[in-house]
Amino acid sequence: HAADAHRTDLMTIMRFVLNEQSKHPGSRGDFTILLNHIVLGCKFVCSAVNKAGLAKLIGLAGETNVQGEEQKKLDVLSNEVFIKALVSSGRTCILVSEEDEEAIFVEPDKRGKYCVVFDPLDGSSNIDCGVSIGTVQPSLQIMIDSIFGIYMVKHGREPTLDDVLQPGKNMVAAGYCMYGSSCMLVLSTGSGVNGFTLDPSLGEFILTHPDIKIPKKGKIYSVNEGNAKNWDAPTAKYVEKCKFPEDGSSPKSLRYVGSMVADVHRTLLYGGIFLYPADKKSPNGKLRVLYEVFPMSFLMEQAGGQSFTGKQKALDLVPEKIHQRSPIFLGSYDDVEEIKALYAAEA
Ligand code: P6P
Repeated sequence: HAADAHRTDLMTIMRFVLNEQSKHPGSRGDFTILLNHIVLGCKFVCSAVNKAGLAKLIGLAGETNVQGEEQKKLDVLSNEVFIKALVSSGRTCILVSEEDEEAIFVEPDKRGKYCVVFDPLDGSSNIDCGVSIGTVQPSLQIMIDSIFGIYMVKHGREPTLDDVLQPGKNMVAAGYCMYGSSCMLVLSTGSGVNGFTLDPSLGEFILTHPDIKIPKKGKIYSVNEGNAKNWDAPTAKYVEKCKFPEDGSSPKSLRYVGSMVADVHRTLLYGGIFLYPADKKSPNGKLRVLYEVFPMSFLMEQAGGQSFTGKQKALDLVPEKIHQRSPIFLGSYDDVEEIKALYAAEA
């Protein structure tokens, strides 16, 4: 019966979130409604990626397809889908998207108490290369994903940019969704990290990776070695130690997909460290604080890992601009400790 129970006791993401909500008596369910709309956005993008195949959707924005419909690039489409889903939830007041230069202030009659920062399709710059007509190459499938973080508004009055320029430690939830042959959503609402896989026959995200914990130490480092000549001394020294350990232990393996979610997801499950350091070309690194660094750092801490900017805990950073960048070193607790020691020695 236990096996049957497992098969029939489907823990969907909405059941899971409702269980979480029941731990907060008096909660009005606004957060649950918001998450439900984010999940809807993820399902739509997953379907667009799988049904239409990237090649057809990847055409330049402005082209028309055989039906003469205006061709939308997948990232433009994903952005529109998420914005519509978030606004229609009636639970958001400010949206910051990687695709939009300015923050979006929701009109007053549709406003709620949450601010959502998101990259509707991270890694989309990797798609243009090598898309085979009509199908999505497996390697590509793990390279496109959505990332989101959720804040509560700070002030009851008219929302301002200050409501999104909060340190990452104020986030109430964060997650990402990876698109491909299987669609997986990894989420934390502040009490651990859980992974849900979309069952297309049900149209539901089912709990497949409960209570994800990152190994305390890992055997993999993940960085773009092509930037090595521009690294600062602590990063260069750390990567050198990964390749030529001084204590005679075996070298770490290098794994780098070039899509943050794919590299962070592997780090979360297998352990190790992901780094996108500052370098002479980009003194603040490349990754964006609000909708890449903070959500991934939130998840890492919730899974027992940690995240460091080279100067401070990533979640303590107070952003001044909505598209601000930051260096990032995140992953297994012990691995990040090692690079923190090297930066401390340099300071
Ligand atoms: P590089 C993808 O374009 C992205 O924004 C992240 O997903 C990824 O971690 C990073 O850039 C890769 O950058 O410079 O190594 O190609």
